[in-house]
Amino acid sequence: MNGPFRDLRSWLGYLEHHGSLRRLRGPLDLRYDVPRLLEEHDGSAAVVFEDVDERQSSVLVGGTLHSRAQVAQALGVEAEDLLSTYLRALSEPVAPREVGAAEAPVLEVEEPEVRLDRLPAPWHHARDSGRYITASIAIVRDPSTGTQNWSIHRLQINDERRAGALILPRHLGHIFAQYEARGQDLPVAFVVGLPPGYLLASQAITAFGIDEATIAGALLGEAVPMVRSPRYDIAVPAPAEQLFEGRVLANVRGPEGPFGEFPRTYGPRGEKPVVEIDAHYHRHDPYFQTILPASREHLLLGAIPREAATFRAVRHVSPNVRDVVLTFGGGCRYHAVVQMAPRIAGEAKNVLLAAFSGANEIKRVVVVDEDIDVNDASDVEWAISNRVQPQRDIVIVEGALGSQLDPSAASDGVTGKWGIDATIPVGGDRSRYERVRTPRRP
Ligand SMILES: Cc1cc2nc3c(=O)[nH]c(=O)nc-3n(C[C@H](O)[C@H](O)[C@H](O)COP(=O)(O)O)c2cc1C
Ligand SMILES: [Mn+2]
Repeated sequence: MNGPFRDLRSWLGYLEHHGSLRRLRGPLDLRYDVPRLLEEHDGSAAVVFEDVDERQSSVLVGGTLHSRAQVAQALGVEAEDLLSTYLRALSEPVAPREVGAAEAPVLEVEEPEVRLDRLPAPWHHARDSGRYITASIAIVRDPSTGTQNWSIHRLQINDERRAGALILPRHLGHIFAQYEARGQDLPVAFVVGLPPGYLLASQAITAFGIDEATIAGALLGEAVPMVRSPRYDIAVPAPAEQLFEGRVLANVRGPEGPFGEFPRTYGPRGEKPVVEIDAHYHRHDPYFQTILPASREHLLLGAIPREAATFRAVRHVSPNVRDVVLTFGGGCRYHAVVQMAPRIAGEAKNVLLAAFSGANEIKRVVVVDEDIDVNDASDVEWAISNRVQPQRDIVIVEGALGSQLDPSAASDGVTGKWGIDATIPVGGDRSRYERVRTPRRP
């Protein structure tokens, strides 16, 4: 059984076969049991909650990936090829193919009424404002080009049919603004229950107008099957577990948040857009997927596309870059480590500066030599401790745009940024920096 995995079920089957999935039976509280269990298994196993809540027909699942190695397995590639696989998907997209309703598992069952309040959506963190849908991909069509856009947005369940959404100013926000300016609701399809390849594609950092379905196709090695949604005619992934069709309401705002977010801090309560759901379809015996915010799953989904974008940016400056990692300690957003083999004086500093253009949230960049393990925080610290002279190697920039969720930044996200060049100076006496090794027999 090898990847790429083209639906959630086959991916869960793979995880179970490899001892990376735990099944829990019996009722469990969506607020006081489920999130804690997801947290306890974060980094070791996916958790399937067989019958978490008797009002619900869906089987809840969370924690479906927790390492870069697993992401690679989900795509059917070697772990060391993950970055290059993602880069290739960006440069060689694969258009989706359309299938009929009869070939679309997601349309197997239509619910007679929409009941968001009956979904097994957890109350993820203590100060959250309520139960949230966290793993749904919102798919919308741009009216000017007809191209579709995918992105994940947290949804606060307000009642049977309405949810509050956080729509940061990216592609969905841009499309919604066009509808709202005309006083029209924006039709949207939310799909829930997909394997890592689809989720990763939804997180791609691309120019406006790129259909993330084409990146999913490239990551999975074949055109992804898409079916037209019955009510709003939006193409949606046919193998998804669940589909919710609805509208982002024009000129309506309602309270949303606070909500525990990726940096392990809360995003504040505010007046946010409201979504109304009109129809609900699903597979037979559907899974309902949740992503515990700030879990490895959440962080990795953001990390890999940002690592690819940052790698591209630094490659413009130097051909000698080997690897880019966004660390777990920095929420896979704020702290980047770049590995390179500098050949000319100053090259590492230019790479350091270029890395900030990979993603706005990057706040600190450390550049290390090839002998440093970028996935080992202790090894990176070793490089800093042995190879850095602060006055020479630290760069500080004031007043740049970072993350609004960084509590140390201004409320609009304006922050200082810093870089550390932890490479051995080009032309320096390298023997002074040599790492000790125990003797080996010749
Ligand atoms: C689990 C998860 C939850 C997310 N929640 C939100 C959210 O609530 N609001 C938001 O604007 N972006 C959220 N994101 C990030 C966007 O989905 C991501 O930046 C996406 O690439 C944006 O797509 P776009 O470039 O087409 O605008 C989330 C990402 C993940 C992985
Ligand atoms: Mn997009």
